[in-house]
Amino acid sequence: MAFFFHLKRILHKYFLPLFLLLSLLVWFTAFSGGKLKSFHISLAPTQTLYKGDSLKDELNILVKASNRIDTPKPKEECPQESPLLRGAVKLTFEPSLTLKDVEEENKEVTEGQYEPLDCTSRQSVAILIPHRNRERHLLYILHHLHPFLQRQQLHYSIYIIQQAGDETFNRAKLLNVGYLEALKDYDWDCFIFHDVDLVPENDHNLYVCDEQPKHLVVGRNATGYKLRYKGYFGGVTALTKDQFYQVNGFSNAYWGWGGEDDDLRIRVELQKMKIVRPPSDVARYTMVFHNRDSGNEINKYRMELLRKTQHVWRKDGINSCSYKTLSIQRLPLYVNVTVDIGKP
Ligand code: UD2
Ligand code: MN
Repeated sequence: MAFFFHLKRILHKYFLPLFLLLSLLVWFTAFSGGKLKSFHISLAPTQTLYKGDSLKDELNILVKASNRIDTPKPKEECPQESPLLRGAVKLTFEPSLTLKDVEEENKEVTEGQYEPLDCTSRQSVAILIPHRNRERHLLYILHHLHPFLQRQQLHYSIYIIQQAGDETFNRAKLLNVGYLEALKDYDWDCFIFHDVDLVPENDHNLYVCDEQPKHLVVGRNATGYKLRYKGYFGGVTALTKDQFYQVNGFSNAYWGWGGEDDDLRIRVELQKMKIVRPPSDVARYTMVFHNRDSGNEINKYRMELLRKTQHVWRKDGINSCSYKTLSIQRLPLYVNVTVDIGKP
């Protein structure tokens, strides 16, 4: 009886501290085990923890692993002159060429866009091509331009701006649309306004922008590779985002063939900018043969419009370009913007 009495007293006296000690032990084992487990899950499979590694070691390994994932080695700027340039090349225009072939040749291009893998391009360039019913020319320009731009180590994208319907063609307005739409995708440094039928013959003709607006076509096959006239600004031009903005882009008022390129030159000159050109042995193009398209007849008002440019350029341009985007298709080799630009 006395034994039980003593036991009861001891239990009574030590029950609380004993209970607390046991709970603490259970809690500690459960907590530390759980935490370590969750660290192990997120560790890379190659990381092994040895017995005795402390929590601090584990954290260090984790930090090192995440650094490897988040911060790849920074790429250097691409060299001033790309080592991939080839100079003058003989161009071919195979009648049997298909879009599938061109896609096969350009596997590194995604949705019209490309970026060099091993260096950071000096400029990001949007190539804008106005288009309607020139499918064959489109195929040839894609075939030649993609490798050409890649040899120049550019970050670029090709936009084809399709005029919907059969109203009179308006090259300049389509190019304004291209500028506005491309800027919704990316903050491009430089814009190349490019005819679909002009293929550059020499990759030293760099598709980048300069301090001043640049005209890239000094000569082409059909005109004996001579500048057509002083002030000629047609075919392919390169303006920075800001230069184009400063001149309020192209006029929207030139429906049909001619005048819109001279209008842009007047805008550039009104801003006291000076047109620059690459050397004539480099700025050479082959124009794929074509007749005048139906729906792009000579614009008989073009001289009249050119006389008004200096008075109207402020309110006729990208700030007044109204259009309805019908579709934007991100195809493997280009972004296809189909647009209703209205009629004259
Ligand atoms: C010259 C200029 C061009 C432009 C034009 C007058 C050169 C090398 N080019 O080209 O830049 O100033 O005169 O507007 O000097 N297009 C179509 N479908 C059509 C009609 C035109 O896609 O139905 C596009 C296509 O991109 C074509 C461009 O508009 O290359 C210019 O039209 P063009 O080639 O008929 O005019 P062209 O060669 O006289
Ligand atoms: Mn042409």
